[in-house]
Order: sequence, then C-alpha cells, then structure tokens
Amino acid sequence: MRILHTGDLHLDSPFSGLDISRAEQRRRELRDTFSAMMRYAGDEGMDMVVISGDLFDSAFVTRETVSLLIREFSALSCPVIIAPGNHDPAAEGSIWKKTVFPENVYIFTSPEVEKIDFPQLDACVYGYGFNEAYLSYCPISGSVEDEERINLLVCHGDTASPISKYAPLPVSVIRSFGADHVFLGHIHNPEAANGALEGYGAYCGCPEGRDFGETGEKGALIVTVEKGRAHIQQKRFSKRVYVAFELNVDGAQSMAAVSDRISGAVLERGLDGEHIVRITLTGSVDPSLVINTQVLSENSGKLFALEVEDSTSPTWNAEALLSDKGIRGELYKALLPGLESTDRSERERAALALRYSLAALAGEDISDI
Ligand SMILES: [Mn+2]
Repeated sequence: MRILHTGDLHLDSPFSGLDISRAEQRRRELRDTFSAMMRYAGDEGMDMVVISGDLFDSAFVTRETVSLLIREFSALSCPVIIAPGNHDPAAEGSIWKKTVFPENVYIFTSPEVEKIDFPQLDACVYGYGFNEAYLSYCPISGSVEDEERINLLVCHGDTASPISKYAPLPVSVIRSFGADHVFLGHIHNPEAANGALEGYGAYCGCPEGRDFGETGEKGALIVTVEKGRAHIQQKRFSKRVYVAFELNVDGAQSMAAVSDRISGAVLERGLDGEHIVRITLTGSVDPSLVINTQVLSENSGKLFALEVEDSTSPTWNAEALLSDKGIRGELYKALLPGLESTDRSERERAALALRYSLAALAGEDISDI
C-alpha cells in the first residue's frame, strides 16, 4: 500500500507575521499546496490519503476552502482518512459535523479509538479525533484486533510530553498497539520526535512553514506499508521556505554599509523569491550608527519577504568616545557595563539608550530610532 500522509496544514491561517497582501498570498498558496498534494496522490495512484489533524487553523473556515476540499477529495478514487486535531476538533457545529463530504472521506469524530475496515486493501485503519480543543489523556489502549491484516493507526497527539493537554501518546503505548504504521500529527518540526518513535510511526510535519519557528523545506510523507514494515519517503510540496540567520556587521558605520552586507549575504546564500527571511544583525557597529530595521526590512529586493532584527552593540572603535572628556564620554562610560553585559536584553537596552542619547546630542531627529 502506498499512502500520502499529510497534516498540520492549518488552512486559512492568518499569517500575521506578513503584511496584508503577502498574508493573503500565503493563504492562497497554502490552499494550492493542499491541492498539489491531493493531485499528486491521484496521479500516482496512491491507495490512501491520511490527514492527521489540524487541516484547518481554527473553527473559522472560509467557504472557498470548504469547496476546495470537496472538489479535491471527490477527484480522488482512494479513501481519505481524517483525524481532526486540536485546532480543528470535530465539535458540534464544526465543519466536520455540518459538511457533507464525498463518500471516500472517512472522519474520526470521536475521542475514542474507532476502526474502519477496508477489505479490498486487506487493511484496518484505527484512529480517533479531537472533539474539543484539549484531550488531556492518552486515547489509545489495547492492541489491534486482527494481527494478520495490515493495521494502520492515525492520531493527532503529543509523543514528546507525558503531561501534554493535546493527547499525550507514550511511545510504549503506540508500540504495544501493534499497528504496522502510525500516522501522527501535531508536531510541526518532527525530526526529534520521529527519531524517538523507533520506526513505529512518523509525524508528517507541516507542508508549508507559517513562521520562523518552521524553517526549511516542508512537504508530505509517502509511506509504503507492507505487513510488519513501512518505508517512508519525504516529498517537498512547500512553495516558500522560511530562513533565519544571524549576520555579523562588525565595523559598519552607515545604513548603506549595513544594507550592502545584507544584500551580500542574501546573494551568497542563493536566497530569492522563494524565501521568507529573517536576519538578526549582530556584531559591533559605530556608536553613532542608527540602524532603522523597518527601512532595511522594506528593502527586501528579490526575497518574498524580509524581516531585519537589530542585535548589534554600538561598541566599534569606542576609544574615541571613551577619551571624550565631555558628556558623550561620560555617557559612554556610564552605559559601558550594560553594553558589555552577558544579558542580551540588558545589552539591547544600553545600546538603545546610547543611540538615543548620541543622536539627541547631535541634534538629530530621534523619533524614528
Ligand atoms: Mn498543528
């Protein structure tokens, strides 16, 4: 059996880290990614599609999204198995309860484990669904009914924390359930969790990053299951990739210099319109330099979006300031312990105080610092 496993799509997410038009574009792209996965499953003749929860970001699902789901699911000839998660529980009045889905769609709407039989595939699919935002116990117990069949288990839950409010799933319970493969949803960056699952199952992760907590290429899993074993292959579907890195701008004396360093780093890393980038500036810069992160962020060039954060310290070539016998020198000496503090927020506070003060003393407009 070949199965396309996805989940944690969070369709209709707000993408609040982006401006209005880019956020709208990302919502559209997320729907496109969903369509691309369903079409791939159809074109490749997959035996099943599994969606392990959080297909929607919240109970507020657009009509456009619902009609897209119905269209894509009905174009598939294989079964589609859905186990609602904590973001899209099968509560009364939810999409899962009030929408009529095509006949090939099977939805686990109970927090108790249920079984769906697919005699033509010689397979049983077990699963449960969230019916409210929290599920503070492990819904899985016991083991499969017929060990001769191919047994699959679909669940949204947390194998990483035994005290999770989102269906804590101890690996030992999953193991003793005896499924040939477990299709998990909930953990969006699943590398560590999947490593701990010892081959009993896998989280699919999210197919598109939605913020800088979800960096790198994303996609779906293509799972080939035989009795007693499963082979997993990752396939990229994400249209955009979130990238975050630090950039040392030691010695920068002007905004133009900082901007050049950013362009250089973007070029060097081969980043383009596919990328949503966060650059954290570090290092030591001229004390009189005022870094306007908003201006730098707006100058995103070829990138889909750029976000610049300033974590520099105004300590470059500070000898001149230290030897200043006037108020500038005194100011610098007073702020120096903060500028050299091991505490990052303390350093940032002192750096901001110095920049404000130097700019004010130079008669500059400090309103845009
Ligand atoms: Mn999720």
